[in-house]
Amino acid sequence: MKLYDSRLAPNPRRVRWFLAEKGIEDLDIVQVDLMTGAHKTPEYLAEVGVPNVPALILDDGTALTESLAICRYLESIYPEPNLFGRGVQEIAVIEMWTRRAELMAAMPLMQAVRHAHPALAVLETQVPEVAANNRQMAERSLGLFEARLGQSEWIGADRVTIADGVLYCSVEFSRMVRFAIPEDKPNLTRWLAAMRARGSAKAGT
Ligand SMILES: N[C@@H](CCC(=O)N[C@@H](CS)C(=O)NCC(=O)O)C(=O)O
Repeated sequence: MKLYDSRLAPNPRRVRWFLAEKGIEDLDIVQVDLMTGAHKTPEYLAEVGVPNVPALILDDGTALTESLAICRYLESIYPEPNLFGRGVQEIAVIEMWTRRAELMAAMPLMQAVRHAHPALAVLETQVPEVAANNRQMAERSLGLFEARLGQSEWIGADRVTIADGVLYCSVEFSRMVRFAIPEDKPNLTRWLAAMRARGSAKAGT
């Protein structure tokens, strides 16, 4: 299997975080330079199908081009430690929080960075209002995760799961525009410190 990765981008970071949590080290990892358009070459598009990273190319040539689909696939091959849940209820709860982390935090934070950071102007026609609106959406969403983390040590279950990884990678990426967990969110602050203390935190840098 071959993984197309890009060190600075947030969605590939999810997969790197996941690999680190699992201790998976036997993938062939190829770096793709988004800034020079390496993901838009005819060769890349012919193999991967879309101008995006991450992409996991399976041994039969199938391209998985969604970070969470890649993680799910790898979970079935490397089941331990479990990051997607066991049993119908736990799987559903983790899925719920993963979707919330993706739609309510990761997506707006990515847009906030993409439309504001000067280095990303090469990838996007930047609109300051889009950045500001998405930043506000993400800020509002933090209340939901703060409340959850007041009841549970981790986002998705009683242990680290993919839901934590999705939220964590987006919060770290948003540092590019100086987004930070506000001081009035002690549970998120505690959780972020715990995530940063894990070995998988190094997989982002
Ligand atoms: N839904 C996809 C999103 C992939 C995505 O948007 N990747 C970004 C990097 S984080 C990308 O390849 N951007 C290239 C571009 O904007 O030209 C996933 O989670 O894998």
